[in-house]
Amino acid sequence: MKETTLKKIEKLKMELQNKGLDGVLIFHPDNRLYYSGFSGSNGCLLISLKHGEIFFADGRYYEQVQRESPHFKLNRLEVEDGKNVMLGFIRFMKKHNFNGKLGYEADALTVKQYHKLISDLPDVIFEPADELLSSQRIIKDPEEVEEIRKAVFYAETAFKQIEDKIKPGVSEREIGAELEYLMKIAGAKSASFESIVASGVNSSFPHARPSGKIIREGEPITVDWGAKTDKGYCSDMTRTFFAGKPDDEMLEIYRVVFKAQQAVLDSIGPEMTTGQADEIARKIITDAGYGEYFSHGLGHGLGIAIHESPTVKFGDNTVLKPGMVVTVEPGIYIPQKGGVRIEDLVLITNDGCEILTNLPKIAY
Ligand SMILES: [Mn+2]
Repeated sequence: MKETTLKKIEKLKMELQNKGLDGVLIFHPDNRLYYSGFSGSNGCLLISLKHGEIFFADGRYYEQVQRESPHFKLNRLEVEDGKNVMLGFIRFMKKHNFNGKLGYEADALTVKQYHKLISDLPDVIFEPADELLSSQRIIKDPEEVEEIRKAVFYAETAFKQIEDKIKPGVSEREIGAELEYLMKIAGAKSASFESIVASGVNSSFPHARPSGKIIREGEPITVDWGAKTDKGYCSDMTRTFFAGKPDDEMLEIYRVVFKAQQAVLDSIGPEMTTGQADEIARKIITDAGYGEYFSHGLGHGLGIAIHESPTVKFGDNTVLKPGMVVTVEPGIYIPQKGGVRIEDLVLITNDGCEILTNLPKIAY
């Protein structure tokens, strides 16, 4: 991953220059992983036009930084700093009389950390760089797409092994636990998020947690799961099934969601805005009379984070570009009754999309 990581840093530096920034301070674990390849849990990065790439680490991670992030210069904390890597960063900035403009992640720093920064470094102008950083991650390079494919493979391999188990008499939690275990056995580092297994009335909560509830005859079961690779890339997909014969209304809802999702998969592509993609599904669901029950956006970007740019939602003007990877996941959720969601992962290509998830969907 080394060469592509260097390219990412070069691209970031060009953008820093365009925005009149002298560097950026990175604390967020996802951004840290993206630029450094570091898989540990503490440390911050300075990527600056003048001083290059510096990794501020505490003593638990010196060797790991040297091994995983050889393109960064390791800056070791003083013993009295404990694990507070920000102290190392502040010391470095003072030593070099850094007085330029520095980007920081408003989304990742605590209020306390931010106050410490601005009071200890009064000569530095701090500017939020969250959008700059997330826009850098929005287009996936071929290596990242390969990682996402691997994550899909782990998730689907696991699912195929438990598919037959999703039936009356089994608890949601049992299915969730087995899915996560089997994804690891298939090669995943972990699940990319806590799997959702929601049956019966629980399926009307779009983000239900698996409970001890036992699946009963005729109920809808929504399973939303994904895997994470060793390099940190995610997959995400959802299928809704029926345990036996569903009632007519749930069947009708399933067919509407299925049709809405298929319509998006058939037409999503470059130059379409994410709002237009959402509108394709929303129109079908609204025309069927269920508009108010499609209570979330159509989808989201995915990469190192399970949710990242672009957000695919109603009214959004972000233009889809080749190399973006987004989910397509319309749903209808009827309170006290149940819900249906179907989700696939797509790579936007030059002439449309490639669907990265392969598990068949049942056309009830
Ligand atoms: Mn999703």
